Amino acid sequence: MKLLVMTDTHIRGTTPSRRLDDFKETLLDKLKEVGEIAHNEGVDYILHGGDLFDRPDTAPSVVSDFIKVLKDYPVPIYIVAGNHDLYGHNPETLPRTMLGILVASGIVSPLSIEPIFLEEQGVSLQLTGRDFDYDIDAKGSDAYNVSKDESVDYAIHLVHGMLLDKPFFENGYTLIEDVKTEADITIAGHYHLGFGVKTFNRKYFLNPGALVRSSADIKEVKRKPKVAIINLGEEIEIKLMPLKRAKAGKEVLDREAIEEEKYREKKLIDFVREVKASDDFKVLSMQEILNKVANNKDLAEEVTKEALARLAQAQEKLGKGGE
Ligand SMILES: [Mn+2]
Repeated sequence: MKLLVMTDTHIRGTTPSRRLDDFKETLLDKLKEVGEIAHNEGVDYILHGGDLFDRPDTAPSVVSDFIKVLKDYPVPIYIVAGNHDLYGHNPETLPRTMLGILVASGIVSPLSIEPIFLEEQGVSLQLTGRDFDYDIDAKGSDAYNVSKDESVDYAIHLVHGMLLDKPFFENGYTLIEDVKTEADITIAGHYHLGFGVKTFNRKYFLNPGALVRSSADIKEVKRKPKVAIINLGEEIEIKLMPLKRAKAGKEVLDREAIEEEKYREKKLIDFVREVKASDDFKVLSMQEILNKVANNKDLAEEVTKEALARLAQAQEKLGKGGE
């Protein structure tokens, strides 16, 4: 039995500010390539890890254009809802969303904790899924825990949650090593950079990364969008396949704008840190502090100006709020 995995397609009609191309056309082309890969590899099913749409109320004309591509896929598509597919991150809103319409019309089939049992070429598979919700990565969450039916060869669990191979932020994620599951393969979307294929306690964990690159983070610029092909035979084989028609990151993402923004942000953060670290400044006014730090640190004039402008804005707001 063969499956193709893709995730986080973020279908939208407009182009994100950091993209240099026509995002919609590029994505339509990528999804056509995914269909061709599914055909050429002879897969039996396609799994989508959620965030099919960038927003729950994507324009009908845009949805129509993508339906035309998806309904030409040679095999069924199973999916879980991502946070972007839902209103207020709430799975109960699904029927009112564009993903809900695709589910109702049979273009895609939803997965839940109630297993679906599939069989192809003498291999049986239990398929479960979990939509995004606020508690998915909370401490003690059972979102990634699945029991495997004794009768099946393999179990796959698909989750739109922040599953990571190593700690990244302070909280709000689940580590692979903390997942207690009987599923042979746990597939996650949501974390756009992906972690590829990992194994832990003889279980597989997979996140091929988002099919789209909507931020101009340097890691995104370097990343090539991929799908994964899972082959379930005597053993499990998983390979990652970069999309041939995905362009080089620097062709579609505007690095220059983000570099400038990062530089400004970093300078401002340094600035605030300096202020906080300096006990001498306690009795001075904010303007004086800024000027002193600026002089001491030999900061560019534009950074000082920006800080002063923001300070003025903040004071204006505070002034109004106080009345
Ligand atoms: Mn996403």
